[in-house]
Amino acid sequence: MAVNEFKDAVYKGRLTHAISNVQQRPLELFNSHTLSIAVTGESGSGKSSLINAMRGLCAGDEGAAETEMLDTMRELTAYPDPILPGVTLWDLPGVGTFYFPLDTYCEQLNLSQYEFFIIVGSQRFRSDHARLVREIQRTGKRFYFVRSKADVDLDASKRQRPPSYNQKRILKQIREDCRRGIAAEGVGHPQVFVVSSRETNCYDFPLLRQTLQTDLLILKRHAFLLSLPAVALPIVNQKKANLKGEIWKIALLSCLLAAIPVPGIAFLCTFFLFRKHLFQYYSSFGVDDRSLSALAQQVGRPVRELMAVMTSLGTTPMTALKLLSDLVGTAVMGAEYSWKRLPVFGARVSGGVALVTTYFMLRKCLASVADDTQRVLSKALEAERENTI
Ligand SMILES: Nc1nc2c(ncn2[C@@H]2O[C@H](COP(=O)(O)OP(=O)(O)OP(=O)(O)O)[C@@H](O)[C@H]2O)c(=O)[nH]1
Ligand SMILES: [Mg+2]
Repeated sequence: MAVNEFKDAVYKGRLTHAISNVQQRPLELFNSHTLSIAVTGESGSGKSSLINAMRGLCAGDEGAAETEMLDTMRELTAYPDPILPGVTLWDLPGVGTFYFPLDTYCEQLNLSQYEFFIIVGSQRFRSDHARLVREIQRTGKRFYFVRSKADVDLDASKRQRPPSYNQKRILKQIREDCRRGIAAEGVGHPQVFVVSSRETNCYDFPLLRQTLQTDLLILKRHAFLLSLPAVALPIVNQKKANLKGEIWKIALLSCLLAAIPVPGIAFLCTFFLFRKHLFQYYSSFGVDDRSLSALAQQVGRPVRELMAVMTSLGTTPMTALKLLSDLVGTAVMGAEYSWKRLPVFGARVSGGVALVTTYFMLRKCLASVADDTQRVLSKALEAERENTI
């Protein structure tokens, strides 16, 4: 089971293994996964009609989605795709209505819960389409853009300029307009289909169905990869909690060492104790320099891309070590200064400072390394998703 192996590898700090486990999984094994597709777009653009057409139904048929031109669609409805296994088409309310204004649409409908999107637009590419594209891009998800009601455009054009009427050219112009708008949002290869839900054998409708069928396993794999950071989070947290339980022992040892009445020894002991555990955290979570290089190689990216997301304590373990050891060293040396003049009191202060600083700094350090691990893993998974575009 891929998820269990992934969790196990994350817990053991073997991130390269966690990723390779997913990389080596044959595409066919994703067939049993589900895929929830949100059909979204402006109100009245033909979302429900498209879902009906994809399911081979007409408005009014039993089980068909409601297709009224009323601004009352406030409920989301799920429709299983009759042909594609595990695919659910979600009929979402239109964007930009009184109940679902553009600014709050994505949060209100919690768009992040869907794995793939079909944006339906029935007019020229507009700012609310661009906003949806941006929002979907931000979450690393994919989408198709469906320009609906092609029959209406063609009829209008036929009526306006009958002699120069050219169906192919008009469809191409519509497609290009949408592609340009989407490309302006930074999408590399926009998938645009110009369809009419009333004529499912015409225009790009057959291509839309065929493309979805062809892409299905890749989209399911992509959705699986997107779900993995959330799978890893409780595992990383559990590991952090286990290691946290050990910190008081290290702090106690640091306290005892700091209380040895030899000037300078407290700083040295605390420094090496700290250094030892800090490196242990990095290597036990699998984000030490060597593991990061191996992981970067595994996903085919430069190691600096992974290091760039290790923001909490600096980009390398050495930077983090320096920062923290300086702080601890300064505190312990300050305590030693008072100890030289008043040995008994000074030793206690020195030990106390070492205890408190070691305890809190190691906790902070552990939390930072755990956060970095989560970020590094997400970045590596993102790279892996991009590798399969
Ligand atoms: N001519 C034509 N009309 C369409 C097409 N698709 C939808 N319509 C019509 O457009 C109107 C709105 O269609 P719906 O499918 O209800 O649109 P919607 O996006 O689901 O609307 P809301 O849920 O209210 O946002 C209905 O009257 C449909 O019959 C199409 O491809 N061609
Ligand atoms: Mg609808």
